[in-house]
Amino acid sequence: MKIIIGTRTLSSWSLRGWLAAKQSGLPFATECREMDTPEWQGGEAKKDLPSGKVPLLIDGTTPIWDSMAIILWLSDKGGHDRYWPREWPARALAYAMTAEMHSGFPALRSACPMNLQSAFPDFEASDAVKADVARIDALWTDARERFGSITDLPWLFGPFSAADIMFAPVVYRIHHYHLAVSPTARAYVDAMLGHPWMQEWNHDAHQETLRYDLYPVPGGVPA
Ligand SMILES: N[C@@H](CCC(=O)N[C@@H](CS)C(=O)NCC(=O)O)C(=O)O
Repeated sequence: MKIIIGTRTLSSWSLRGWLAAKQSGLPFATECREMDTPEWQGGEAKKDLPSGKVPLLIDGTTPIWDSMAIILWLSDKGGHDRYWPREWPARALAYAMTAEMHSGFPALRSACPMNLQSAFPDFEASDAVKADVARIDALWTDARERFGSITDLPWLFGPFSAADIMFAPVVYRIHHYHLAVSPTARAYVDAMLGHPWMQEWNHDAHQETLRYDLYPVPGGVPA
């Protein structure tokens, strides 16, 4: 298997796809397509991507694009239990919140683009961003209180799961944009920041050289 990702510093969807590949336990190669290049911006570097977007998983000769489809494919191949809680009530919440993250929270996503090399200590969240963060906080708190905290693991449902994968870039957004969250959500953010795969991704992101300010947000300082 090979996963094609975008610039690690910037590509939140790539982070999800890559974490999903890690979670499979299956061997895979990673190919990074830098997004702040004339080849990407001009379309040349996207020609072989079915949706024109990253991430793209290629399993043998089969392409699977879109982070959600990659999670579904890999949970079929690598084992459903690796991605989803076994108990029905937990599974229902995990499916719903993973799907809600995949399709929602446009205010947070557009106002706070993931940028692992920048922090925004003076960022002022709009009411729409605050509402998105409050909803995410409520989802995390519900998962942690009902399911995660009855284990000794810090993830949403106990064992690391697809829900953690789908929310991983939000963890970076909350951290880098200094967004206010509840103590339960902050503890989850801190646990995720310390996850070895998040640290590996973040380390590799910091090796990247950015040429253009693709998603400019004022007030950034080096992170
Ligand atoms: N729904 C897709 C979204 C993928 C996406 O939007 N990827 C961005 C990078 S994070 C992309 O490739 N955008 C195309 C571009 O930059 O031209 C998924 O879940 O994978």
